[in-house]
Amino acid sequence: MEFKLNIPNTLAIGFFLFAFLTFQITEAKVHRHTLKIKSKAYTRLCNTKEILTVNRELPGPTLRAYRGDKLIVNVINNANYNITLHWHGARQIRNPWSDGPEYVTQCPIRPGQSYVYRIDLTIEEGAIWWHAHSQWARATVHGAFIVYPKRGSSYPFPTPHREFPLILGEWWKKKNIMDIPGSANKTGGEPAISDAYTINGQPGYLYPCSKPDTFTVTVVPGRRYLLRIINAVMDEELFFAIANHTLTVVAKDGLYLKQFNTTYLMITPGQSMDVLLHANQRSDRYFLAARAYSSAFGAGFDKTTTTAILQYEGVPLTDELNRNPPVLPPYNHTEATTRFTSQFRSLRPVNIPVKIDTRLLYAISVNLMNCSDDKPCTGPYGKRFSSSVNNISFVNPSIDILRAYYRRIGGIFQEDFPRNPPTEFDYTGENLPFPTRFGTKVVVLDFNSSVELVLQGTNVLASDNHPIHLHGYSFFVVGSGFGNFDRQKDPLRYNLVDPPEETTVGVPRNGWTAVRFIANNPGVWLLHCHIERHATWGMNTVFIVKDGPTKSSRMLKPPPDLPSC
Ligand SMILES: *[C@@H]1O[C@H](CO)[C@@H](O)[C@H](O)[C@H]1NC(C)=O
Ligand SMILES: *[C@@H]1O[C@H](CO)[C@@H](O)[C@H](O)[C@H]1NC(C)=O
Ligand SMILES: *[C@@H]1O[C@H](CO)[C@@H](O)[C@H](O)[C@H]1NC(C)=O
Ligand SMILES: *[C@@H]1O[C@H](CO)[C@@H](O)[C@H](O)[C@H]1NC(C)=O
Ligand SMILES: *[C@@H]1O[C@H](CO)[C@@H](O)[C@H](O)[C@H]1NC(C)=O
Ligand SMILES: *[C@@H]1O[C@H](CO)[C@@H](O)[C@H](O)[C@H]1NC(C)=O
Ligand SMILES: *[C@@H]1O[C@H](CO)[C@@H](O)[C@H](O)[C@H]1NC(C)=O
Ligand SMILES: *[C@@H]1O[C@H](CO)[C@@H](O)[C@H](O)[C@H]1NC(C)=O
Ligand SMILES: [Cu+2]
Repeated sequence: MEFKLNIPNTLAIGFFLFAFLTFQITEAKVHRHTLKIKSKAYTRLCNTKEILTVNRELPGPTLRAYRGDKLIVNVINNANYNITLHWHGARQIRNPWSDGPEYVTQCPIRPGQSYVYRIDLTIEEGAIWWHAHSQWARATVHGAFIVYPKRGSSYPFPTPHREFPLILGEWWKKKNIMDIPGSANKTGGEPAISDAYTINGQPGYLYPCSKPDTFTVTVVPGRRYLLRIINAVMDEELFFAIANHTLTVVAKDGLYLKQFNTTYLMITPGQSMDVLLHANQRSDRYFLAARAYSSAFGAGFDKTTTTAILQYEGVPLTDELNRNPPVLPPYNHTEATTRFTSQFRSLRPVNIPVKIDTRLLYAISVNLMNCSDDKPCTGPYGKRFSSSVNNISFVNPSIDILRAYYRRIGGIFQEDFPRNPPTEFDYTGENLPFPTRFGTKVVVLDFNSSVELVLQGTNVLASDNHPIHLHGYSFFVVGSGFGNFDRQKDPLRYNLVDPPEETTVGVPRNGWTAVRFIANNPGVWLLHCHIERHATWGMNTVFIVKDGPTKSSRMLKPPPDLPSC
């Protein structure tokens, strides 16, 4: 909002104004929301079926707040499935009770029950998002979460004319999404591949029965727009572009980047990006489009393209859209991915941990387990899929780890998660697939320890780009490369000046990524692959960060309405 003041320059009014503005700037607002989970029938791709929705919307409602605000969200489960919600990109300082992953920080909210989540925003600014963190519910239970600059301050770029959330989603024409992981577990094979991707819930022009509902962004020639792009897809990283337009990336995961121009994005599940669009092309209608970046050799994936329309105001709404979608890199173009992600740099000076006291190396793989001889599975070689971090495939415990830790209930998890791969091997070489061990194991970190975590991709079954998300923190991505991480040489090439701060990082196919963070947020925090099939197979692990020495560095108490198992 713009306003002009024209007042006599008296001391009294000046003081009044000063006090008023100071009050405006420092006041953190509390926003209250109610989110109701319910089944609803939706028609897409010429077929009607029931899906889980939030407040009967797909995508769910957009939450909006200013930096530093608080949100109190009452989640009412009127569906027939267990539900939890996660506030993806919000740090939840000292408050893991509101973080959401089922059996990690809470028991699920059962049908007919409710739970109040509390989110205290701190350094988050830009687009983050929220989604279900129970079974496969997040396919349709998700929405944007936009954090504006603190009241009285502005964006680090000229204020855009308008903003649009663009939520990239995934659609299965006939399958009940909630049945997918169970069916896959029965056969041991791949979970069902989707039939479409969507932009704000709509597949778009290139799919049957979808033209009239295609999502449209209307722009005024010459104006600038802020796109809040969120990848809520379950199983694929995506390339995204707008025909004939250059995009300016300004933030990722709710943290500002140094601006850069690009003709396409590569956005992984879990990531959010703030992107400026200048409507500076000939007045016309253009396609926005997204399709897969799928680097795993031999893995099946949805090869379709979702589109939306960028409509310049005043251009007639014609139906025949005899234009081509924007040029997107080929599906397997790892080079295009690297070219894009290597441009991420923090905008503001950053305080990167330099003295490291805790070094961790986590190898991430997709694995194969034996099935019985008389009943082979439908995965490769008659085996069943599994996946792991340091050769441990995560198993959900019977009650949440947070409660077990807080109340000292034994037998729920073990503290011996390996800090290095139990067997060293040529991670990115030719490897025969091997099995893993199942377990609920954690690494316990001392409060304030300075952690370097190297995520090492492997070529065990098929190497792939894995988007790894850490709850409760953001981390600095100090280095990344192909091949095996070299403890001597690679750190010499780290960026310790302006590395990007992120919450979900794509670990390159057949490569590694090094991240650093200070373990100053006590709690129980999940680290996992945001490709849902990999997480379902076990590519998850947990950090427990101990309390600090002072009252303000200890975990909060559990809320009275915490669901029980
Ligand atoms: C998957 O199937 C196995 C049997 O092959 C069973 O032990 C396990 O509990 C199942 N997991 C889930 C999450 O249903
Ligand atoms: C968009 O770009 C294509 C390819 O460069 C070009 O042929 C076309 O004329 C452009 N469209 C408009 C409306 O400028
Ligand atoms: C991006 O492109 C615009 C228009 O060509 C230019 O004005 C701007 O300086 C570029 N920004 C960067 C960060 O390169
Ligand atoms: C990508 O796929 C094409 C077509 O299948 C293949 O020719 C090419 O070698 C692949 N490129 C990479 C980098 O894997
Ligand atoms: C898995 O099956 C293979 C081939 O049948 C067999 O050689 C191997 O011993 C089995 N491994 C385990 C752990 O049972
Ligand atoms: C992983 O664990 C399984 C099961 O214990 C074992 O057979 C396999 O050799 C291990 N692989 C590595 C690389 O540690
Ligand atoms: C954590 O470390 C920081 C930086 O070294 C220090 O300023 C702070 O006092 C420490 N906090 C506690 C509670 O020890
Ligand atoms: C829902 O959660 C409760 C509590 O953990 C559990 O006992 C029950 O099996 C879950 N139901 C389903 C369908 O997963
Ligand atoms: Cu993965």
